[in-house]
Amino acid sequence: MSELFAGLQQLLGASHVQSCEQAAPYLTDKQGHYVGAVLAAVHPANTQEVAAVVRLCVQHNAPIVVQGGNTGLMGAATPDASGTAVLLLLDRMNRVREVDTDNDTLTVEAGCILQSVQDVARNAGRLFPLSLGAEGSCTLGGNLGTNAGGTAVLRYGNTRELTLGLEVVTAQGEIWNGLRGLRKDNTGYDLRDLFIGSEGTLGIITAATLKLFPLPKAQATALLAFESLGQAVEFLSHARAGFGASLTAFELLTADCLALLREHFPQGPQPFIKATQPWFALLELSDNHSDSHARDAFETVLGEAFDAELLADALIADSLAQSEALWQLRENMSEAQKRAGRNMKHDISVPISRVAEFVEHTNALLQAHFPGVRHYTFGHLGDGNLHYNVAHPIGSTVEAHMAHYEALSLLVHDSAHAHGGSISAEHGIGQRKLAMLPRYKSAVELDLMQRIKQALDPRGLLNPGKVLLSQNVKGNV
Ligand code: 2HG
Ligand code: ZN
Repeated sequence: MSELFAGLQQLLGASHVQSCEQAAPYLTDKQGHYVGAVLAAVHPANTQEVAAVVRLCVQHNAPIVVQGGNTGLMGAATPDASGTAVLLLLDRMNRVREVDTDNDTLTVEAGCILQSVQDVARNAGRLFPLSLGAEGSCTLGGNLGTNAGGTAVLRYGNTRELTLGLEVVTAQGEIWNGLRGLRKDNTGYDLRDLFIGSEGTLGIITAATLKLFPLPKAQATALLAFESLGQAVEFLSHARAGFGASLTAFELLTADCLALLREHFPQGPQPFIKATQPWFALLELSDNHSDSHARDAFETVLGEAFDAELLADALIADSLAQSEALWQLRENMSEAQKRAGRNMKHDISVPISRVAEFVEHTNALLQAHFPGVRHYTFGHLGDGNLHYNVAHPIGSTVEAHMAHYEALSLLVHDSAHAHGGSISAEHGIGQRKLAMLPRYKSAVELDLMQRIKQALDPRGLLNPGKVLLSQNVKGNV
């Protein structure tokens, strides 16, 4: 047994330190792309113990990888295969530290499951709006580390916008208590925003003070059909003007996505089965007045859109159960694709005004270079964030298709970049997109990122091999 392993056992108690073999469930990422190894996996009980673990790792020069619910798609929470890292699991740190309804804030520890944070807020008569498919198993720490987006960003923003304060253990094992519930605090550099989205490479987030919102009095959901993506974008503009801040979500699906959902979830709803329209969007409205107020707004805005030919068809949920069933469709999309076999995921964003142009241009480009590939484009149209996923051509194999990953994703990412977009809108960089980043960031930006990393983690022990290459070489686009 190594000295570090014994030291960790002494610090946390033997039952909270696992060997590499015992830690096996944490060592493969959700997609099955990466398999790592560790010296130990540890489950500290509180922030002081996290800080003590970090100090011990520093003494032994051991890398530290923090993992939440292991639901990420970029391999950010999977250690490398060297077996030298200590994996930090915050599952025992799932306490609610404070609910302050007058200040509309909630302070919770990083190991809380997102759904339980939503429940705590609801039980206090408030809404914590972060919402994503993995909410039953992802943790708040993971959401903060990756600045998670999800389906309510349109109305409430990303995790970053929902966070007022943080508690962080630094790379040196100090504790920074920045759990401030302030909406205004202009006292220098914003350290909070540095740690959010840093994927465990700058510090370890152990707790956060989050913003709460009023619980909506009513919700209205509709699945809308469009003749073109351009029409969906035009409708979105109309819906923003008509619904204002009540417009909570606008999620894109295609006819091919609906067909895939029917195939892999045959028990689920089968809307628009005979529709000829190629594009669909799930729209949700949150209303702070009443059901009838929400219905009236719906009727007015959708009616005007029909008259202006901004909308081809609409299926309005007439019960909570129907609304949940429609949402289930959207939330099952990732799983439906998984069941269909591996595909190439591209989590891109472009300005909403350029979404239709991006899709038309990139679809044509891919068909020219990789004839027959199938497009499953869905996601958060209201945020300009598309999951531009590409599956193998009929008659070809998944393996043959995946062999083209680098060449194909280069075309997609170059196209997103050329349309003023990003190669990772919400899933982060992790190890999956690490080598791609230098191609799309300026030398100045990469250098600033490197200097921040160097300043906060000079020994490079926090989540090495993620987000930043140790030597970034600027590519050319
Ligand atoms: C979603 O919006 C997730 O469903 C996953 O971000 C997207 O599987 C994907 O490509
Ligand atoms: Zn998404």
